[in-house]
Amino acid sequence: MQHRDLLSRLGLELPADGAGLSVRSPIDGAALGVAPVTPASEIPEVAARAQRAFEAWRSVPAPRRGELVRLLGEELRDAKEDLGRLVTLEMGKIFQEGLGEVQEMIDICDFAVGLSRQLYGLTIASERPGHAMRETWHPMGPCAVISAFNFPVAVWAWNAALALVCGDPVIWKPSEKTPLTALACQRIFERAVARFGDAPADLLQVVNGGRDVGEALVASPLVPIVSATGSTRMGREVALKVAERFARPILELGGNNAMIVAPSADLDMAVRAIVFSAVGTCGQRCTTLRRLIVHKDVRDTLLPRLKAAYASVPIGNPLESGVLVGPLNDKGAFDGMQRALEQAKADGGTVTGGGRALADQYPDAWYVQPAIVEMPGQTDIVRHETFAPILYVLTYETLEEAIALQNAVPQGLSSCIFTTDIREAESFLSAAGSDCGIANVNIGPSGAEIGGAFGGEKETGGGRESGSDAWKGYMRRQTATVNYSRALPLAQGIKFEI
Ligand code: UN1
Repeated sequence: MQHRDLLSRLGLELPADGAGLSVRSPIDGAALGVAPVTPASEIPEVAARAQRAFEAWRSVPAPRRGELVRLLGEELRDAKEDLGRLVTLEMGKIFQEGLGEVQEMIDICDFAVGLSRQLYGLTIASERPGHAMRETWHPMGPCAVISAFNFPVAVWAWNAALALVCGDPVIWKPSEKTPLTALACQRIFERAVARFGDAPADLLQVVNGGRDVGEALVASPLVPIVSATGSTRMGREVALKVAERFARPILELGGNNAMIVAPSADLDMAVRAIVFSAVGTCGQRCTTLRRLIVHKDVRDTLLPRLKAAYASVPIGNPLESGVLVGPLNDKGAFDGMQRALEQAKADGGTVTGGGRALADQYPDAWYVQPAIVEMPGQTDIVRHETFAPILYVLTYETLEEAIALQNAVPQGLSSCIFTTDIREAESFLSAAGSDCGIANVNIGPSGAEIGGAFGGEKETGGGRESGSDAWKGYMRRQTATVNYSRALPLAQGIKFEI
């Protein structure tokens, strides 16, 4: 019943049963409530409302749009504890990480507020006398955000905070597994809108539902930007549909992130970084560390220490302090993990851990011992992203070999090297080094700050969200040439006299 109080503090009075998405907590399988769904047939009307909002919002000065996002950041600060707890309850990550996720939302709001006064274009030197050229960034239109269960609110905020200051209304299709946190965000957003005063209606619409709702959104001609986070399989479908109508995709798909541990690495730091990035969020971040590429000279020192750390990592109810690993999201995730471990064994791998945990205490939830799998080579299963805490261990002799292994997977999200040798560090970051969108030195592959552009190459989808100039993905670029002379010279010196 305690969760009822939490939900009502967040403005969610939901039926306990009936039609809709019925949500169960991955912590213990307890029912949390039923979220209303938007039928796919209503998406054209949703998109038309977003278009009407766009027609008003695009003419509001960007710094004023930033004021709405500033208020959203304030409301999120007030709601941080409650929303962080709901993230834990609905998704299953530990409370510290639930709070971290809300902090990530606050951070991107702050970033976007500053950005609202810095949507800078360019002035360009014209080759013609008496001419001025410039490049301006204009609002683009409604932005669809399709988000995944593992970061149920932060990834929405990365997109929404930027889209809103860029002048674009947002239509949010959350994961079917996490509709409640999305509804809570909508309430929080509504409070910011009420304080703002004169915002157009429908700047944010949440559409809960299944695959058909996402498909209708992706197909909508009124939605020029589709930002989707999730599996490569889903992203491929979205990419094709979006390309068909020449809309703009922002895709953040699978990762298969590696760490190279070089002979000069600080192993104390490496162990801590490995444990956080491989078992944190129970291996369910797109940035989770999945492959450890260790130099042969440090392998025998590192592995026993790592196994000892794994053996003592507290697994349990993610709401309890001290617990570091919560449950997997559902039985499907557990089954997928077991299948991957079986395949790894069949490929010659040696598995430590990986079994079900706490089944007596939580028969309707899916806790696991994180797994370390020593592999004879980078087989197909290692090249595949399994969304669970499985760390494959490979060995190398030369840095070239390590970088080649790190790059020889279909995904290209995040990567890192632990080394104190500047030659190795810079080689890893060079054009011939890591092929990922994110490359770190002496930091694990997960836990990026919002100030940098987030995303990756190859099957990760190529999109960039969050910081740096990712905002350009939410605006259209216009090149304007103004002739303030009394002549009409043509570019390239072409003569065309009439
Ligand atoms: C994701 O898993 O989809 O870098 C996002 C990180 C977080 C974001 C992860 N800041 O691990």
